[in-house]
Amino acid sequence: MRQGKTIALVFALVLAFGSFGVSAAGATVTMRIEGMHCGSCASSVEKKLKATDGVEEVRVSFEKKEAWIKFDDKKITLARLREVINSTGFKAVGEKSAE
Ligand SMILES: [Cu+2]
Repeated sequence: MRQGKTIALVFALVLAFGSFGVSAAGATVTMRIEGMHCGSCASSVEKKLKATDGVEEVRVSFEKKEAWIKFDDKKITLARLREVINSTGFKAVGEKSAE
């Protein structure tokens, strides 16, 4: 009887956790970008990303040579984000971190 309750509790926790994971909106990534040489390079990359469907928030740093992007992973992939960056004339050289 007691064991049954414990199993039910664990099951409820798993369900709660599972649905939390599913409803958590958006993923973030930090992309390394080569070729930017001033702040306006960074802002042109930022503008292009902001105008891309599925991208929710963008911060591009010329100093750090990277872009922090919050995106909806159901609408856009990392590969597509890289393509958008490359289409500005700079080069996405990989992800520093992704979650
Ligand atoms: Cu520039």
